[in-house]
This record gives sequence, C-alpha cells and structure tokens, in this order.
Amino acid sequence: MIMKRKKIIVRIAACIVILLAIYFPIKQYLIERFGTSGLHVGKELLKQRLGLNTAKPNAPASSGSPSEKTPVPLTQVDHKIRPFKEIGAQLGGRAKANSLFQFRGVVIFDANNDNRLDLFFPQNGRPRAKATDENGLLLDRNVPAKPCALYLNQGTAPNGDLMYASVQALQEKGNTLYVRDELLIENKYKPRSSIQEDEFRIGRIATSVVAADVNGDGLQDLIVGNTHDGIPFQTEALAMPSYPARENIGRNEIRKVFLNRTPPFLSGKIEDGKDVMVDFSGRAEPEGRNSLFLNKGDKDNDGLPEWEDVTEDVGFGGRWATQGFAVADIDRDGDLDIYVVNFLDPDFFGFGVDQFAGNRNEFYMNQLAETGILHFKESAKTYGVAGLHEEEGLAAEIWISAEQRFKSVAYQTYAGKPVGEVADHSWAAQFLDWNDDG
Ligand SMILES: [Ca+2]
Ligand SMILES: [Ca+2]
Ligand SMILES: [Ca+2]
Ligand SMILES: [Ca+2]
Repeated sequence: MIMKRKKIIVRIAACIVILLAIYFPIKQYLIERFGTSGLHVGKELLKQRLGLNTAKPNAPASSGSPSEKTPVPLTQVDHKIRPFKEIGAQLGGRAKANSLFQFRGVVIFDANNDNRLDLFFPQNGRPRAKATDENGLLLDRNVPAKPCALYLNQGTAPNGDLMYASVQALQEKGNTLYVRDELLIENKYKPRSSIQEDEFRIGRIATSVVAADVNGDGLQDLIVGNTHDGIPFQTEALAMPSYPARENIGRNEIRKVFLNRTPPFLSGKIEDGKDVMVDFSGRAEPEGRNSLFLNKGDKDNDGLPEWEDVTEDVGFGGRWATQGFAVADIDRDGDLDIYVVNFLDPDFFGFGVDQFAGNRNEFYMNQLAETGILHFKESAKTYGVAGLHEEEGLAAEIWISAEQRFKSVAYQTYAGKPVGEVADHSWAAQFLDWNDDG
C-alpha cells in the first residue's frame, strides 16, 4: 500500500517537472507567435467558452477626474468670441481637391489689398485619379485637371457668413481687361487668355503655396510649390510595408510585413522627375519647377489683381518635388528670403525606407536689398541646409524596431539607376530663433 502511494507521488512529481519543463518554452513560443495580448484574448475566449468569464462588459468606465465626468455648465458667453464655422463646402468645386496621393496646403492672405482675407488653393494640374460615372463606376479617364483657385472675399452676408467668389466666377461678370494676367495664378503651363478657354487643360502639379511680399511693394506675392508627375507605391519593391504592432490582436504573424501597393489600374510610367523637362506650351521647363507670381495690383479696378510670372527671370524655380516653403528675412537686410522644402518624386514614394531617397532642399537668398533688383541666389549648400546626407554629415539610417536593425533612408535605385538624391525627405519647415539671440 505504502509502495503504491509512493509510486503515485513520484509520478505526480515527474508530471509536474515535465509540465514545468515544457510550459516555459511553449509560453515563449506562443508569445512570439501571438503576442501577449493575443494570448490574453485567447485565454479570455476560452474562459468565456467554459463559462468561467468574470469580466463585466457593461461595467461603467473607470472614474476619471471630476472634469471628465461632469461637463462644466456654461454660465457666461463671451459674445466677442465668434465660433468657427466650416465654409469649405459652400466654396464649390474649384476649391475641392481631386488629387490622389498628393497633399496640398492653402494660404489665407489679402490678394487685392481691400483688408479682406482671400483664399488660394493649389490644385493638381495633372491628376492621376480615375473619374467615376454617376453610379460610382470607375471610368478609364482621369479626373479633371483643376486650375489653382483664388477666392476673393466679397464681404459679409446679412446672416454673418463670409462671401467668397472665385476669380473664374468674377470674370463671368464680363470685364475683359487684363484677363490673362488675372488668371495667371491658375498655374497652367499655357495660361488662359479668356474664360472661354478650357479651364481643365493641363497645368503644373501644385502642392503648396505661401504669400509673401518678396519685392517689397506692399502687395502680397504668391509662391506656388509644384511637384513631379507620378504615382507612389507602384511596384512590389516600392510598396509601403506595414509592420504589425507587436501586440496586435487578430494577427498570427507578428513579424510578417505586409505590403500596400497601388492597384494595377493606377500604374504608370516610372521616371525620376528631377531631370525631366516637360513642354505643354511650346516652352520646355523642368517638371518640378515652382512658380513665383508677382502681384501687380488691380489696374482695371475690377477687384481682381493681375499677376506676373517672374520665376525664371529672378532665378527661382528649381526642379525638385516641392512640399512647402518657409519665408523670413534671414540675413536681416530688409528683403524676404525663401527656404524651399523638397520631398521625393511620387513615383519613388517607397516607405520601405531603403527605397526612399529624397530631393535636396533649396534656400533662395533675396538680392533685392543689396542690388535694388529682385533676384535670388540659391544658397542651401553654403548654409548647410540642403539636407544632403554626405555633404552635410547627416545620419542616413533609422532604427526599424520591427526588424531590430538600422536601415538606410537615402539610397534608392530603380531599374539599376539611382533615383532621387542622397538627401532628406522634407515635408515642412519653419524659421525660429532657436538660440534666442534675436
Ligand atoms: Ca482681399
Ligand atoms: Ca509684392
Ligand atoms: Ca484687375
Ligand atoms: Ca534678406
């Protein structure tokens, strides 16, 4: 009897030792495979199935601070503060973007010096998005190439709403003087001379805009950022890898990267746009060339300012894929200098990191104060702000936690040829007095 009991105890002890020996490696394997939260979810589901679940799904949320629990009643309304109102939809289609993958900015400025703030919307003049019919069926043609749109503030309606009208709508009133100059900021390769000409003909691919008085005449000028034609994520190599979160629920392969790439109907020619010249008007220009429109005032007094495209005359423009600008009088000589933020040809948006070279940034120093003539000297490399990795000693790698290794962020080749530049990918910039020396 005693022998039998001893045998049972020895067997139980052996079982415990074996269970302990396999428990930890199995647990480690399951954590690797499903993540800790995945295991937790599995455990909760099993408990639920066995009727052992103790969680109370309808239990009230944990108590927060008193202000989170009880809204403070509004006892006093300051009528001087007017709430914001969304007016985008009432502006109509010319203000609406229809571009795929390309982002854009907007500028609020007084274009016609009437002390009312106007709006300017950059648009993609060569959109790649496909149009749809009235039933939402995809068509084999692209959406219209909208012109960049200036909306002029027409004052306040009796109900307090601001009234805006596009230049196109104001031209329809019939004044035929200076129409070409007033429509110039549509940013078309071949500017329209009348509103009877096609509003949707090909134009530059605008992403960004800033208003600044670059020639110091008291009138706000427009600097429009243009980019290269193309579609990102076109190939497997340029697809965007998504790394699942380490403890994501519902995925069984926590380290398996999945790729996001464009559908076949959105594929197009892949070309490194920084060296591409385009000619849609009988006059070739670099594809990514930016536009500098000088505000010439309103000679015919119809409320619509006239403009002059001085981009090439003043040594401005470049050829890179621009995302934005920062403007300041950086050398404090009295004229405004322009920093141009460049990103990457959309064909080569490949957030796979090592498929992701950039385009250098540019820094245009205004020569107006020194020479009396509006002209710019590109000085990014002199100031060490071009974002070129080798020349400026910038880090060219980032740590990818999902892969536990550093990857290059600068080198990109396509079809055996380097594309983009070994440079940063910049989205935006701002001047500020970092060391507080005025
Ligand atoms: Ca105005
Ligand atoms: Ca000006
Ligand atoms: Ca005018
Ligand atoms: Ca300056």
